[in-house]
Amino acid sequence: MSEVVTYNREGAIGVITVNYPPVNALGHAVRSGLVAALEQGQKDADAKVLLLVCEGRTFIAGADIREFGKPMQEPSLPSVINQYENSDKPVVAAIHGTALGGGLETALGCHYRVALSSAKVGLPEVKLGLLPGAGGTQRLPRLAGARKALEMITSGEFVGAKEALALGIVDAVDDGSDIRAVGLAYARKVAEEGRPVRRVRDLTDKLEADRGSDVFVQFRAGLEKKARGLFSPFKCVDAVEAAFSLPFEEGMKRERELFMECMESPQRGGLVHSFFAEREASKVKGLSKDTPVRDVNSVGIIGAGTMGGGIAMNFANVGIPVTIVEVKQEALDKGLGIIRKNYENSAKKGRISQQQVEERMALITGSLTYDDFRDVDLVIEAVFENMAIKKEIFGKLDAVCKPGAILASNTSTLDIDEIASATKRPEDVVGMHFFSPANVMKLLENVRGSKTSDEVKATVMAVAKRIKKVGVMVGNCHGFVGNRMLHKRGGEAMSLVNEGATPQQVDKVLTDLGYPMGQFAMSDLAGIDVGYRIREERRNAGEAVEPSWMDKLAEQNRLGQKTMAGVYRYEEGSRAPIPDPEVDQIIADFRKEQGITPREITDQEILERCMYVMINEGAKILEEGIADRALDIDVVWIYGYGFPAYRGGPMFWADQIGLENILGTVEQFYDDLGGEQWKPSALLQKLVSEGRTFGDL
Ligand code: T1G
Repeated sequence: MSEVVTYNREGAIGVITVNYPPVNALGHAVRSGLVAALEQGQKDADAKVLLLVCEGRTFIAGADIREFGKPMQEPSLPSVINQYENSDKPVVAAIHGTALGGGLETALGCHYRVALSSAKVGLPEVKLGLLPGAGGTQRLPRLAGARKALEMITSGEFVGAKEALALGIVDAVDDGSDIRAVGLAYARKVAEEGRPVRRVRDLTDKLEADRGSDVFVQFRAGLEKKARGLFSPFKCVDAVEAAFSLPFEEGMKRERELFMECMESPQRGGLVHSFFAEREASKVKGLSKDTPVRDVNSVGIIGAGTMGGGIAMNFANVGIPVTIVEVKQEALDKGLGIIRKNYENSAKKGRISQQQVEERMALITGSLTYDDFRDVDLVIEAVFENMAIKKEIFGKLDAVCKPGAILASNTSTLDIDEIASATKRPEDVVGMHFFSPANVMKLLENVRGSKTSDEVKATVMAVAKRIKKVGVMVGNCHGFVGNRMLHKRGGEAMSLVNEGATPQQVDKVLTDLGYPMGQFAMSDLAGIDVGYRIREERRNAGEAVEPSWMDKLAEQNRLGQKTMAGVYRYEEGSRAPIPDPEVDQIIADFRKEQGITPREITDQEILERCMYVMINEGAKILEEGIADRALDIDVVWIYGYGFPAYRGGPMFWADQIGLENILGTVEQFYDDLGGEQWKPSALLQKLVSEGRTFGDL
């Protein structure tokens, strides 16, 4: 008998129980255990109805992703599910937690499904670069119809039990909490009512209703925009369409063919890496699981500007009261007004109710005095980037905040240790770097100072999870991980334009790679004046700062989207960047001034210079221990800077290209272009000499 799947009988019900923590994934042991238990149930003459139920926190959450790419061991999941469907005794699936992917497909292979009202179901394979490969694309449309099946399968989003009942995906929903008891009660009802086996494969009314519909054309058109660059969403549509054009068995064959195409696509590797990297990043190296975490039940924020307001919303969204302190009432009113507007926009879009708008606004209090921070558990400073001002603020916080309060800075570049030196409790000081818009962007780059305590590190990582952010812990250096690498990419992008490329050529290479936005369109969004002010401050401090054609833009008040003109120009009501010949002229004049003769630059050179400079810097960041693992860097770039998850992140992408190729090109650029940014990383050289990858670290 299998360790992970057991069979026992309770009265007339044969109970098949899966117990394979953490999420009862359909690894080989579970698949073979399911078959053995089914056979036992078939042979058990006293068992009239069979019940499939899971121990632990959830029903089966899918195939075992860790087995992907490894040789497939029999029985395959489709054959397991076919055996359940072909059972001549009714099989009931009892769902709690999340029935996902192969887990939902297994339940769809059973004859009846009952779920707790707290349960969710979904086919999220598309998020892993795949499609449901065990009958989901053939059985789900037979229950839910074409449109809903396409929505669920191309988005990968979960649906709640009540909606699943309305769609016919489950047959009953129960408000109870004991899934075994709920399952047994439902199975007994099936037995008492003598209900027959009911195979989803045989259901055709939903197929008839949608056969020949143009819903497939509509979905493909919609995906052109929504799933730009992605492979598997389009295969999902092909597979579901097969359910409406082919008999069941042939539809299953077509699904398998399309599934294998996705399995072989490099995007699957990138998305599976992103899945696990996101989860691994939450486990900070050297921080044991039992490091105490402090309570965070109240938060203070300094600054009601764009960042402060967005950060406050994250905490109010999960029910944590926030006090925002500003210097002037006017600034406070403006900040609170923008928060309310953002919430009301979400209510207009139906994402939250008006009551939730009021509940969340009620959790956010404005103030003009630091005294209101004396009892808070965590304070986050979100004022503009000036060290002197930040140190003054932390000195004040040190004086007013209670012992044990965590003092955090949302700085995106400045030295956490220097900020902490303004307090007598540097062990309680940490960086919490949110990304704009802070209530939307998933990444929270937590920055440890040299004195930050383990407890504070563990607490801010727990806070990240609680406010539904993807938290990463990185070390303290200028620009931390994300901005430090972005700065290098920005430098190469500027040089490429100085040497002859156009801003739109550079941006197209980056958007073709899969970024949502190019380097220069991003500068226009952030504001050309931001970089200009920093360069001017450095020049006024006597630093030698290279001249830049961007300075000319700022001096002509071309500040980007906010002035409808920057590197690109913008039309009223649109954020689409339009190339502007005036800028081409500014760049041409700048080159003349600098004595630069422009040259033809290929897209490949742009790609290599913009991406390999980042990878070389990423390797230096790993060398210095600013990032503990290459996957931390990948997660920062995927969730903070829009690097396409289907490429797995810049370091994973580098491993796919081959570090030998990367190093060869970096060394060539070092010879040709010079500059610290192209000095090959020692770690990169070491890995190449040892034939290893970033993934091996
Ligand atoms: N396989 C292996 N490990 C898994 C797993 C899976 N399917 N799902 C989760 N884990 C691990 C995860 O790595 C973590 O491990 C722990 O479980 C807890 O996860 C043929 C081919 C279920 C909603 O895509 O969405 O079926 O870090 O931290 O926030 O059609 O995990 O503790 O060592 O995420 O409570 C389709 C993926 C597979 C679901 C729980 N299924 N999982 O979220 O915990 S493809 C999925 C999730 C498929 C068939 C195809 C979430 C969750 P560790 P967690 P959580």
